[in-house]
Amino acid sequence: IAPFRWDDPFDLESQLSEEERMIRDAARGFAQSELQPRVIDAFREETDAPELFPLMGKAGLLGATIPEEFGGAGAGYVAYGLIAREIERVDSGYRSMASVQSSLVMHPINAYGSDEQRRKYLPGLASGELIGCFGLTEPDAGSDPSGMKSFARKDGDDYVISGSKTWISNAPFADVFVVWAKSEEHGGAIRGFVLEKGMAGLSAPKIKGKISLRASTTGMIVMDEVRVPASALLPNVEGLKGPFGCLNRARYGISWGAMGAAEFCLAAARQYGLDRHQFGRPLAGTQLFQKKLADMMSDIALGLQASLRVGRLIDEGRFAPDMISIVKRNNVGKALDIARASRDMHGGNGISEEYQVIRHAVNLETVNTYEGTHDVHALILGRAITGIAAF
Ligand code: TGC
Ligand code: FAD
Repeated sequence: IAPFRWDDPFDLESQLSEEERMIRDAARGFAQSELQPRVIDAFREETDAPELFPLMGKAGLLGATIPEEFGGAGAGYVAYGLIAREIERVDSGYRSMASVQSSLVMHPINAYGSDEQRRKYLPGLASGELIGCFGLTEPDAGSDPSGMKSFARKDGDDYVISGSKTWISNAPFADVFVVWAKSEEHGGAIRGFVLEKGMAGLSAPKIKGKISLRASTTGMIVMDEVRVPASALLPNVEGLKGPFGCLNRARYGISWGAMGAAEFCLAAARQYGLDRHQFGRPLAGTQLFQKKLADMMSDIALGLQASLRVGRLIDEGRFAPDMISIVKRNNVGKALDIARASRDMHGGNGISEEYQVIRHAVNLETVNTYEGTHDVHALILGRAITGIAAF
């Protein structure tokens, strides 16, 4: 009979390669030494932290799957997921900063960009000297991005882009803006453009007063007749499959990340239950407390195995986007339940910033909404099961 570990029930450790474990350990070291000490203040103060990007770049956490020739690590998607898990063990907002950079900015430039675009942007994005953002959502087009109004008209050799994007992670301090707009030249098809900070007509005001994901900066992108050269167009993709191809990667990473947040909440609840005595015994010695811990551990163990499986399939080139909907929806939903339970199990202390579980709970409210809401992923899966789109 093998030993059983509550913090690794299915022996995930032995399913990872040596390289994956090294990347995971480096990510954990960075997250615990650089991110954990600042997160409580950063969340309270709603601090902008662009200086974290070069630190993350130096630690190898940006663009892990991007080829080494462009500054990435040339690693696989399991390694990418393990990085997300370690960062989100500290805070979903920090994971957001990194996953936007890697999956939503570096991936489209690598997958859909010209060689010139790759050489121009990817090394700086990998090192964190450049910060990227991804503009898909608009005030009137969230779950249904096909309803976007942003528009690119052709004027000589240039494109002139107008429109507004909202709820855009990293936008207020971004250098590189991957934005999606309907292109006149392409019959109104959705195309990707790479814009740069400082272009005339481009601004990115911060959205203040979030009660969730406060350590991550969110803004709008306002494009008022922004003139860009033809070389700003991402040449190799047309239609919604462009942004969705990026979302597949980010959603998959989130499925790991949410488990990291959940693992923090389980460990915190367990320790609290062992330390805190009521009615003459530790809280952890009560049946209700143990049932909650058992549910948490089970959902985390199953969620991690599912993400590992999907990651292996991505690396083998055998994934379907619907698989990613299963793990994004399930793991984030379970993580949110776990964080709320952990908050409850901490009693009054559970609402204090010091114990950190309420921060995870309120962060996971955002994670449950962005990258396709919990219900939109149910509808994607409903369509896969029935063949009927019920959006
Ligand atoms: P639909 O008709 O289903 O598809 C249109 C075209 O796209 C293709 N496609 C995909 N391709 C690759 N991967 C996927 N996952 C794909 N899903 C669809 C599809 O094959 C088709 O291609 P073609 O060649 O036939 O044109 O599109 P629809 O308009 O009916 O879509 C419905 C729905 C619900 C699936 C979709 O709109 C959706 O996923 N909505 C959610 C929107 C969303 O996730 N937004 C995220 C914004 S970014 C963000 O939140 C970042 S937060 C980051 C952070 O801080 O961490
Ligand atoms: P809506 O689409 O209006 O949905 C509202 C509610 O209606 C939800 O419960 C939804 O599930 C439900 N609903 C919608 N359609 C249906 C339907 N057909 N049937 C049943 N129910 C339905 N976007 C980016 O492009 N880039 C970013 O970097 C980015 N970062 C973000 C950061 C934060 C902090 C947040 C909060 C959001 C971010 N987003 C980003 C936007 C995010 O992707 C959207 O908020 C999300 O896709 C949902 O869109 P919405 O907010 O317009 O909600």
